[in-house]
Amino acid sequence: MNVLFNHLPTEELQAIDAAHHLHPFTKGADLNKKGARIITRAKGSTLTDSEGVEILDGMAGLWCVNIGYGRDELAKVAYDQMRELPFYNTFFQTSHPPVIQLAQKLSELLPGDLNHVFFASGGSEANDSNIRIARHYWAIKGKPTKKTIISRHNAYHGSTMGGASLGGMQPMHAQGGLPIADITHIDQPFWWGEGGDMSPEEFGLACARKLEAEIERLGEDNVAAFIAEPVQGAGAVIVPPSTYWPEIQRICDAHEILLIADEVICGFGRTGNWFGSQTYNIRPDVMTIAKGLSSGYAPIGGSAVTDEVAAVLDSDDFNHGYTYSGHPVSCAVALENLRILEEEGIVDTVRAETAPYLESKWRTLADHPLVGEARISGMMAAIEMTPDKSARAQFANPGTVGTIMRDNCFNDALIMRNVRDSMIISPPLVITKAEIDVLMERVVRALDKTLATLKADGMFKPG
Ligand code: PXG
Repeated sequence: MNVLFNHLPTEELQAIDAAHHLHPFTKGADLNKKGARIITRAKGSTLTDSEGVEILDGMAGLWCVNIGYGRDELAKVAYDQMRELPFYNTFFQTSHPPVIQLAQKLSELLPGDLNHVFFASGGSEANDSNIRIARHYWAIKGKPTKKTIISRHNAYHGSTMGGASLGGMQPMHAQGGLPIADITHIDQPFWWGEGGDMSPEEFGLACARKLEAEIERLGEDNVAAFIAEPVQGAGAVIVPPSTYWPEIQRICDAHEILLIADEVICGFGRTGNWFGSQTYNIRPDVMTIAKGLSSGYAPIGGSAVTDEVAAVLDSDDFNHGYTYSGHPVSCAVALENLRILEEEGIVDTVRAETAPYLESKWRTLADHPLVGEARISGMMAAIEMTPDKSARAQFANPGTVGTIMRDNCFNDALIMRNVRDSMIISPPLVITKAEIDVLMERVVRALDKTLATLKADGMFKPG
């Protein structure tokens, strides 16, 4: 069977999908009625659907296809590795060349002395590992009460029991009795939505100091770690005020807790440096990696830890691991992806050229009557749609306007996601300036169309 040509007509694919496929984060009954959008192939930053329509992918798949679609080199190494050694485990005193090389390559690329990696199949698993790592680390050090992990409201750390518990997504907690024990959440540094009368800088400090207050409330003897994304991604690209990370780092240094940077989205070039920790001057003890590690071509994630954390973990058995920890095919694909990112200078081009270009255009969106704020960090950006800019007001029934805008984008061949009524992008890092121009034209057109609809429906009344 040649998978490339195994296309049934769209309606048939949709009907079979509706009959047998349960989708993530979806109300199946609604989707099954209208039918899923079927994507059949992709190249560079462009997707093609089952009707042959070409769509600009403003989300790099799911924040992951950093090197863009259609790189044959990755297919080739996957093929070669499958023939050579399609699987072997890394349990029971064994290893294999791809996982060895990838661990070494990552130790070169990762900042500071994050020189050791525990592998997983994705970001959620890696964050589950991080819970185990942080608690086990303190237990080995004779401090078994240090178990609680502090996270933030509206954080996203995955969808497993551990990942979703670390995350601060209320609708996820509401299903299945989450969060699990010994995980707490403090406020996020979302100035536009929650900063009130404070300046962004004052608000950044105030949010960071909530970490210190939470450590004091729980008792330092009970706290294992603080986990955070350098820039919250799924929470709607929440770029923290400049004062936030320095203060968080000070607090982590002053207290005996581990700092876990979840770089599943920020890692591998997204913020214009290899890691968000470099962009925001963060010195994590543990870093979660996934997505851009393989540009999504094969599932892989991991927990990178410092020399000190590794030395402690290595001193005892660690009763934890996944069948696919260090899967040889995923490791080979990740290595090839890293080679391309490095040799083609993709991160440098983002930092020096395409991200500044996108930023200069993106910031102008704040002049649109519907846009309250336009924020950006490297190749991830958001706009807040508002009925009243000066009041930083939010629409009633959050998500209604976002959905209208998302559909307008999609109907104009642009994938741009909504979170509530904010719109977010995270395009492939290889997006060109010409494609950025197209993206911007489509965003503005969709904003104009959305505004016209809101005015016609009486939902937009400029004050
Ligand atoms: N941490 C962060 C920061 C993430 O963004 C995960 C962990 C979990 O990774 P896995 O590989 O287990 O999915 C993520 C994933 C969205 C969306 O709609 C975002 C993610 C996943 C699915 C949807 O923005 N991020």
